[in-house]
Amino acid sequence: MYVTQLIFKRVCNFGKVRYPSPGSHLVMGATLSRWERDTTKESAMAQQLKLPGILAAAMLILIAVIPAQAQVFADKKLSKVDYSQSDIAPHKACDALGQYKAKAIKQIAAAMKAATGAVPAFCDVTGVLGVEIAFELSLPSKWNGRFYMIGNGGPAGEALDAADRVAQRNDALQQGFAFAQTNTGHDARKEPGDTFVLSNPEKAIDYAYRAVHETARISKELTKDYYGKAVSYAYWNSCSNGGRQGLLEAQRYPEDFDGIIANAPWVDQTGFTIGAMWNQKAVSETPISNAKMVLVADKVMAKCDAIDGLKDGLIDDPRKCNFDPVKDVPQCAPGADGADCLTSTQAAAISKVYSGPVSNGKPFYPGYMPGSEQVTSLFGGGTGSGWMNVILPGQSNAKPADFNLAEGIMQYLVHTPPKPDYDYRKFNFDTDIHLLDNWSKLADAKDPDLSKFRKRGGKLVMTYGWADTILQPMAGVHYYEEATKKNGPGTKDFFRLFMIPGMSHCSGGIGPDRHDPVTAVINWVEKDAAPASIIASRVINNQVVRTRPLCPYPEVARYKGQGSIDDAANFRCVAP
Ligand SMILES: [Ca+2]
Repeated sequence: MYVTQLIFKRVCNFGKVRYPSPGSHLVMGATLSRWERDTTKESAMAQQLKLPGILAAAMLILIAVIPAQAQVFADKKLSKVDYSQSDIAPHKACDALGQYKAKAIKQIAAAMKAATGAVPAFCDVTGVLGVEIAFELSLPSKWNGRFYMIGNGGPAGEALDAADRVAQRNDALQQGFAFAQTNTGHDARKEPGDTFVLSNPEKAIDYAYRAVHETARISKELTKDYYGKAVSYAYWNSCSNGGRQGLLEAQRYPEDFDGIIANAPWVDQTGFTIGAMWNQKAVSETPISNAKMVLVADKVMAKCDAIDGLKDGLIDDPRKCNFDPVKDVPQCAPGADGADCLTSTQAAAISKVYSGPVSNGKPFYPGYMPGSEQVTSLFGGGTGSGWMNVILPGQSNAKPADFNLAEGIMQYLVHTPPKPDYDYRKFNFDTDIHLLDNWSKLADAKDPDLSKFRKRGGKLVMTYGWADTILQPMAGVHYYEEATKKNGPGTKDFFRLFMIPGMSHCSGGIGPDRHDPVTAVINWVEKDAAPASIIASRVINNQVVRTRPLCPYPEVARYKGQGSIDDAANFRCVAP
């Protein structure tokens, strides 16, 4: 039990990816960033603990599901609306919310929490909806009239007082937002992974979409009751599974939110699952070391960096990188196997990860992009190729995180009743695709029809790192293209996608990753100012070393030809 608690605590700490607030984009303090500190600490702890493979795998699952923050509210000073102006006082006592009655509410309690540091005093409402949906609504003593909600990672079930979630709550409270969150209907400490369906199948529906809607609906009612005034604007901001939740809100419950930020959304949970099984099948044919992946990363950059017109260590659009691990990486002599070459089996496995799954001779789902194998901070600590621990096992007896997620989905969510002993090696990519159809209807956020969300004035910003190795970034591109076809040429008037060169899952990687999509969406919703670009920063040792504009897809950031290539001012967004 102690070890489990320890791992959970470590994971929660690792997930606390918070960035210092920059006064300007190019000035920051000189201390080690918390990200770097956590990464270093985690690496040392992992070495000390020498966790058995299964526990390391469990740790990776949890790490993979923690949604990271971008850099919310960092651009507040550039905002067209002073959203931190908070002058609305409560209409009634906090305790009174503990008596609030609604059909969905099973339990409810409310208590004032004192101000601490920059975090104002707030009324903390906690309770249970439906079967077991834990929710928390935090209402500041001085309110800015707005509602802000975050989502969940992977199989969800997070403790609502986990450090990374409390940090996000405190950020929102400091700006005067009413803040809400849910665990989506189960507690991962009691029911890890996707096992929650074993105690009640209704929990699958709560996880898929219902808990977020119910929490948003009840929380907005409670907010109105507390202040005697309805929410003026409601915002959603989350990554990964939380991106999926945000897209589903736009598709199925368009009245819930005025502005939605879906970062690295798990658009197609079932397509991902098939892709992860495909990769696992390929990479379990032969071990592929980190050293070999570093070699592949070097060859990718050597071949493709300059294609976008600028040798800057970033690949603007990896679709233009026609990289072949057989032709572009030295092949080992027959019978030989060293760090400086790939065997034919290794090259074939790597090719399969890039190409993605094939069903009946046709590409079924996108793979991962050239450039995603670059050396960066890893999930699980340390540095290495971005494929390690997520696509490739970090140690021989560990399951990579992507496969762990996929296996849980197959065993507990796809199969009804669950088949906890389902072996993915039984999966036939030609004949078994439709096994996932029922779960797809519940959980996938693929419906391109956003007409109701658009009609009510909703605005949607989606972001994706081109170097994401947890979720396939092309899933985001495909969804955007499908939505544009469905909603017409005016789609960009309410929905924009920002692809981020070199960024890993939600944050990190080798490119400028820190940015503030929240302020961009607030400007769009409240002042009709659509984001023409969003400035992103790359920070090393707490110093901003590069800034770049992120451009609305399909535009890319093009160097103007003069000045530093590390200064966003010397780039403009242009058609590709
Ligand atoms: Ca380049």
